[in-house]
Order: sequence, then structure tokens, then C-alpha cells
Amino acid sequence: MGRRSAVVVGGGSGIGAACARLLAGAGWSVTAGDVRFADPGAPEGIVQVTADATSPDAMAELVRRADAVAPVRGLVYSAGIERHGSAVTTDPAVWDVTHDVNLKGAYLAARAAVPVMAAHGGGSIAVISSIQGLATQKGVAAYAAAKAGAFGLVRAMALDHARDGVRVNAVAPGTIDTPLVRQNAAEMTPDDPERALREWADMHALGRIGRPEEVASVVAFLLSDDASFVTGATWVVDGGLTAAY
Ligand code: BMA
Repeated sequence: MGRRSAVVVGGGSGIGAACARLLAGAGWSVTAGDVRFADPGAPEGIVQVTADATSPDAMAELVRRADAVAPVRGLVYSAGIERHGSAVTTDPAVWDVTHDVNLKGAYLAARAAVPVMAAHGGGSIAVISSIQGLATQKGVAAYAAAKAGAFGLVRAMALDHARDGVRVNAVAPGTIDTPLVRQNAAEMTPDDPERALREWADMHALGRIGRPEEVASVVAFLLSDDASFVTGATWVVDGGLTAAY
């Protein structure tokens, strides 16, 4: 296979950064976009671009930058923020930013990438949703709604772009050891965030929380030609969290 580019939106930390590293290791030219990078010294094979996922222009520019390196055939959407509150206690501005980053950005990134992929003969998109889009907890109304919305967007795009050779899948991680989850633990159990992490680990059948690399390996599969008959699907990577009730 010739050189090909993967764009990783939200590639600055957590699951997105793990995807960027794994894809670069698998031979992709990776262009990672994020508002900040946990590791500002760009690892080998990864170009880091400061880019806001909620900006149509920034998403178009990110895809253009990647395509200048090698034809864009992959997109990972991993930008995410979690805010807490019920429908009653969530401020409308907090609702909007939660939906803009978790959901609207996926549409904006795909809007920029799909025509480019189609011109190259096709590609593959993986949207990082959450298990919270399938089953949820109290007090995450905006986040749960945005993550559920991502599944609808993925199905719609899978249908709309299949004949252009573009496959689109959603990934639904359980609790993964990322800055987002550690921030949740600190907010929800300020006296002992590690205790929160242990309690969450216990909820997963495997008895632990996941590593970002364990989500990235599924994403790398979905972007690869090994997944050539896989589209419109949800890939649950939750250590057995939702096997129980
Ligand atoms: C993620 C985040 C985590 C949570 C996990 C499983 O999307 O909300 O804080 O632990 O889902 O509920």
C-alpha cells in the first residue's frame, strides 16, 4: 500500500493520542488536531496541528494539511468533553459546548474529510462515542445525549457515503484511563479520586478500567482494510461493563 494519511481529531491526549501513536506505528501518516497536546514534542510519524473541532474552517484546514502529506483515507474523531448535570441543572451554554465538541465536531470533520476520501477512492471513519450513549448514569444528560447522537450520525453517514467507498463506524468505550476520566473522578470524589477509579473498575466484568491503547487497537482495525465489510456499526470496548444489569 502507498502512503496514506489518517486525521485524528482530539489527538492531543487520551484515546485520540493513543490512536495517533498506534496508527503511526502501523504505517499511516498521522495528522493530529487538538486545542492542546499533552506531549508537545510530536512523536515520529505524527504532525500536530492546533485545531478547534467546533470550527468548520479548522476542520477543513486540518484535512487539507493531512492531504498535503499523503492522501487522506482515515479519520478518527476523538474530541470529547464531559460536563455534569441533569436536564434541569445543565446551563444551556454548557449543553451547547458539550454537543459542539462531542457531536457537531464529528459532523464538521466528516464534512471536510468525506469528499477528499471519496476523491481518493474511499476511506474509513471511526467516531469515538461512549458506552454512555447506550446506557448511562445520573447527572450526565448533555454528554449522554451527545454520545447517543453520535451513533445516529454514524449510521446516517454510513448509508450516505457507502457508495463512495467510505465506511463509518462508532466505538463505545467503557471507562478508560484518560484525562477526561481522571477529571471526572476528581470532580465526583474530590477527597479520594483513586477510590472513584477503583469503584468504576469494579463495575467492569474484567475488574479494571481500560487503557487508551485498548481502544486504539479497535480503531486501527476499523481503519484498516481488514475491516473492509464493516460499516454503520457500533463497536463496544467496555470490558464487560454493559454485559451486567
Ligand atoms: C465515559 C465517561 C467516563 C465513564 C465511562 C463509563 O464516557 O463518562 O467517565 O466512566 O463513560 O460510564
